[in-house]
Parts: sequence; C-alpha cells; structure tokens
Amino acid sequence: MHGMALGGVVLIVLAFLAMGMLGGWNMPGWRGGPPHMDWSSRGGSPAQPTVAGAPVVPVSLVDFTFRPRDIRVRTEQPFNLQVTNQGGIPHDLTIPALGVQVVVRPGQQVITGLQAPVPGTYDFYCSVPGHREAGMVGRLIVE
Ligand SMILES: [Cu+2]
Repeated sequence: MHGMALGGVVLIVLAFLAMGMLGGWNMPGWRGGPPHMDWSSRGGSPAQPTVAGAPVVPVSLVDFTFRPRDIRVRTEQPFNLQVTNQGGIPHDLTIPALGVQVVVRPGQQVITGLQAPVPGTYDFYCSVPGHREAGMVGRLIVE
C-alpha cells in the first residue's frame, strides 16, 4: 500500500516537472527563432531524466561562454549534465550530434541524464541567435 502511494506521488512530481519544462519551452521569447533551427517546430528536446547514482558533470552558462568549454566524460558511463545559467539572459546547451538541447533561464539549473556515446569529440554551442558567434561554443570529449 505504502509503496503504491509513494509511486503515485513520484508520478505526480514528475508530471509537474514535465509541465514546467513544457511551459518553459512555450515562453514567448522562444518563438520566431531563425528558420535553420529545426528545433523550433517541435519546441526542442526536453531534458532527459537524471540517472540515479551517475556522476554529476557541471557546466555553467555565462554571457557569452561555457565554463568549462571542454567537458570530459568517460565512455560507456551515464552521467548527469548539470547545466547552470549564471548569465543574465536565457541560454542553452545544444549538442547536435547527440540530439541534445538543454534550455536554462537565468539563475536556473537543469540536470539532464545522458549516456556517454562512443569516444570522440562532440561540439556543442548555445543556439540562441548570435550567441554561438559570440563565443558560446564548447566540446564534449568522450574518452
Ligand atoms: Cu546563449
């Protein structure tokens, strides 16, 4: 009985989290992005659930760079990418090759669970218009 009740609460919490993310994506500021952003048609990919017990890999978004710019992870090991926006405007962390886009509002933090892909270097950037050109680029290095 208790287990079932607890499961229900967890589901409700997850549902609220999901709604919050969807709400974030529907912010008016995010509409009308450049046409080359194919994310805009479906609102981008929401953050993935965190992986219990996996290491946390922090990265900060600032105006206009990533700290650190090189993120190193080990292959065949899931991790939780903890993205914190320390800037004054919305930013995101987009890894095209992995289909990842994490949008974070100023002062907010989003943690997304990721499965480290095959070894290699995966470029990421902020897809907010002009930010990539301003230097918001980095690399996820899987070794
Ligand atoms: Cu940005």
